[in-house]
Amino acid sequence: MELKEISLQLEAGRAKEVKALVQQAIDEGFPADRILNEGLLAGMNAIGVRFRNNEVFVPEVLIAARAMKMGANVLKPLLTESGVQAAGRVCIGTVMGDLHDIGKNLVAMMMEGKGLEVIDIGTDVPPEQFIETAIEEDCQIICCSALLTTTMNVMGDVVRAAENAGIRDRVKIMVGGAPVTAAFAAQIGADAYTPDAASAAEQAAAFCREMKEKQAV
Ligand code: B1M
Repeated sequence: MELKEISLQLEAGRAKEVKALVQQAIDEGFPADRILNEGLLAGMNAIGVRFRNNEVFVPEVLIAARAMKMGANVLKPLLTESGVQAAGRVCIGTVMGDLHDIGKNLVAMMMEGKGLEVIDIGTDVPPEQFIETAIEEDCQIICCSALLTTTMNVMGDVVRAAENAGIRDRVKIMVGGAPVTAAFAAQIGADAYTPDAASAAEQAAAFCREMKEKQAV
């Protein structure tokens, strides 16, 4: 099979076919990251371009998003396969005003794959809820996702809320999502920007290691 078949079925919103093709690709020995990037994400990007050009509308995008989720669920055991002991705790959410959750869910999956415990607080999350969860669940890292240029500024509010709550020196704040950049992350005082789910998981694991080493000294 060719991985392009997955992206074409995803674009057409055919969830059952996407699920079956992802399973077929796994059975044929394609690596999980290629199935994700060349199959699922390629399809999602293509629908994004058609959405921007007004060739498809919200219902079609939602149907494609459902197909993406079903495909990603088949891949999940491979993305999270690790057997590593919990290396730290992360709370993750999509910021207030923003309902996009596909990227966040992938980041959460990859972090679990690195042995991190992930507390997913969903979408449309107000800054205070990130802080309350981090305190209550004793998280070392807060991860914020935003897909809209109109909501990415809420990430700055999360940084300020952490400062106001007096926890800024004991939590790392990581940000990401399509409109976010390293320059933006620096501007709002976040600790890290990562462009994709794999690098977010690497960075989170590195932060947890650093924080453990500091505590040990
Ligand atoms: Co929306 N939408 N959408 N949408 N949507 C975009 C983002 C848009 C770029 C489409 C476009 O115009 N081309 C555009 C934003 C424009 C802008 O702000 N400049 C847009 C718009 C305008 C809107 C609405 C306003 C449309 C409307 O109603 N008129 C509306 C807003 C609703 C709201 O949130 N309040 C809306 C709604 C929707 C749907 C509900 C229909 C659906 C979301 C379904 C869902 O998520 N459950 C949807 C979708 C699916 C998209 C596109 C097509 C795809 C997004 C996606 O899932 N990508 C998107 C166009 C596009 O991005 N090509 C678009 C796949 C996903 C895996 O990638 O989320 O970028 P991404 O995640 C990546 C990285 O960014 C990174 O890792 C992930 C994997 O590697 N990452 C992180 C993400 N979060 C991270 C956090 C980290 C680290 C890395 O923390 C450390």
